[in-house]
This record gives sequence, structure tokens and C-alpha cells, in this order.
Amino acid sequence: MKGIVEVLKRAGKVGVLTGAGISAESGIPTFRGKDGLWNRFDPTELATYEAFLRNPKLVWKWYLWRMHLISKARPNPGHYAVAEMENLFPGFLLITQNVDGLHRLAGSKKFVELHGNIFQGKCRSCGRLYLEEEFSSLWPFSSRGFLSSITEEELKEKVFSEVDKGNLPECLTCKSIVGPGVVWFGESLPEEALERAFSFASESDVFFSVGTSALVQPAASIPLLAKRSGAVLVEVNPEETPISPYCDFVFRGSASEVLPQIVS
Ligand code: BJW
Ligand code: ZN
Repeated sequence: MKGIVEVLKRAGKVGVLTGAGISAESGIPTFRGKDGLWNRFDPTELATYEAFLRNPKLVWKWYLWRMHLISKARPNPGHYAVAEMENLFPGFLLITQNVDGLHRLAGSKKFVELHGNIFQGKCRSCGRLYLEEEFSSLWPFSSRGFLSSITEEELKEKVFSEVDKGNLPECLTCKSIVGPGVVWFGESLPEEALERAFSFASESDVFFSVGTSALVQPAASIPLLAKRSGAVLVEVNPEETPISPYCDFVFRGSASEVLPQIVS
């Protein structure tokens, strides 16, 4: 811990890449690993555009179930520590793969969401993006406030039955069914967010990889780009990942324990 604290005292630009692990202690399941979503659900049936075209009702019910879970979750000390980092360094960027919005709720302002946001809507036919507020007016079932006010039974009995009847969000521009505002497998990442992420990583003095399995591209290549460009690379993860061998500091612990110690 002492070593990284000394390095950070001299750091001008600090970048942080986060993944599902940072939200695990807020009660949001990760994707991989023993209790991961991809252990229980098939990503090719739920997280691709082809799956959505085949069965939009099934895909929407799965996303509404996750949105309901996320709507009830609160940021944990890991999210708050990342938000605090923004005030500690002259240059800072948080690059998150998470779609849950918990970094913003914790107070982070300088961030990019590489895989989108689960409370937004995206029409894949015409490309129109609906920000959270606009999307919840278009389709009130997607509203964070509404979802957080109902139980799982109510979600299944009232909301899923409406979805089964065909109550799905219709694009105001092209009348296609709008999907969740996330990035599915095979889809491009938001260009501006990705460019900011690559550019900041290549100029960072210190770069953190927190709570990500570092298996999904192109996000997984960002810490390695930072390292190649001269950054000190730090990993916070209870498990080893493919980038572990390239890290200068490795903390094998949970983000909510390790990060508050680093910023204190
Ligand atoms: C803790 C903790 C605690 C636990 N504290 N830590 C072959 C080779 C290379 C690439 C490809 C390939 N075949 C296909 C591809 C491309 C593909 C890809 O990378 N696939 C690999 C899986 C093989 N990538 C894409 O398709 C991307 N697009 C793209 O490449 O476009 C160009 C293109 C276009 C056309 C054709 C081909 C390419 C898009 C990727 C989109 C990913 N989408 C998802 C779903 C988002 C929507 C939703 O939420 O439903 O994003 S998948 C899922 O994985 C989600 C995550 O953001 C992403 C990363 O997962 P993450 O965050 O790392 O979570 P986990 O669960 O994997 O890991 C959690 C970690 O936390 C673990 O390490 C734990 O140990 C740790 N942990 N508790 C700290 N308390
Ligand atoms: Zn449209």
C-alpha cells in the first residue's frame, strides 16, 4: 500500500477502468465466475442484436429484471473512493464498463460509459439514442423510480405480463422496437467514449484496473495501452486476470476494501 501511495503523490494523470466487480458488493451480479450472469443465462440468447430481433419480449424481460435489481442498489465504498479520486489529481478519467450508473450516483463526474447505460434506450434500426429521462417518458416501465418502487412479484405479474401482450417501446423516429441502451456483443462501442478512453490511457501516469476480468475487448486492451505508454499499472481484483502479469501493483482484495485505503 505504501508504494502505490508514494507513486500517487507524484501522479498528474490518473485513469481508472472499472468492471462489474466494483458493483458486486452493491448486490449486482457480475457476468463471469461462479455466481456470474453468464453461468445462468446464455449471452447469445440475451445480449446480441440477433437475439433481440428473434425475441424482443424475452430480451426486454431479462433487462427489466436487471434494471429492477439495479434500481434498488446503492453505491458502495469502492464507488465513493473512485469519486474521491477525481479531486485528488490534476487529471483524472473514470472509464467504466458498467451499465448500472452507480458511479454517477456516488458523485463521479469525469467518466465515460463504454458499454452504455441500462436505463437508456437505443433504436438499432435508426440509431436514435434515448437518454434516461426521455426513455422513461417513452416507456414508463423503464423508469428507475417506478422500478425501485415495486417488488419482484409485481415486476413479474404486472410488467412482464404487459411485455408479453406486446407493450414494448416504439421508436418515435422509425417505429421500430427500441432496445436497452447497452452495448451488446458484436456491436461497436460509443465512438467518442472509446476515443477519450484510449487517449487518456495513453497519457496516464498511473492506471487502475478494478473489478474487471479483462476478457472483453476492446475495453481489456485499455490498461495494456496505458502500460505500454509508460503508466504504472495497478490491479484491484480478488482473482488473477490476463493483465495481472503486466501490473506493477496488484491488490488481491475487494474494491470496497482496497480503494478507500488508497485514497485515505
Ligand atoms: C471483484 C469483486 C470485488 C468480483 N471487488 N473485484 C475473440 C477475441 C477477441 C475479441 C472477440 C473475440 N470474439 C468476439 C470478440 C469481440 C467481443 C469480445 O471481446 N468477446 C470476448 C468475450 C471473447 N467484444 C465485442 O463484441 C465488443 N464489441 C466489439 O468488439 O465491436 C467490434 C466488433 C464489431 C463486430 C464484430 C466483432 C467486433 C462489445 C462488447 C460488449 C460487452 N457487453 C457486455 C454486456 C453489456 C450489456 C449488459 O449489461 O447486458 O458488457 S458483456 C459483459 O462483459 C458486460 C461487461 O461490461 C463486460 C466485461 O465484464 P466485466 O465487467 O469484466 O465483468 P466480469 O464478470 O467478467 O468480471 C468481474 C471481475 O470482478 C472478476 O475478475 C472478479 O474476480 C472481480 N470481482 N468481486 C473487485 N468485490
Ligand atoms: Zn428508430
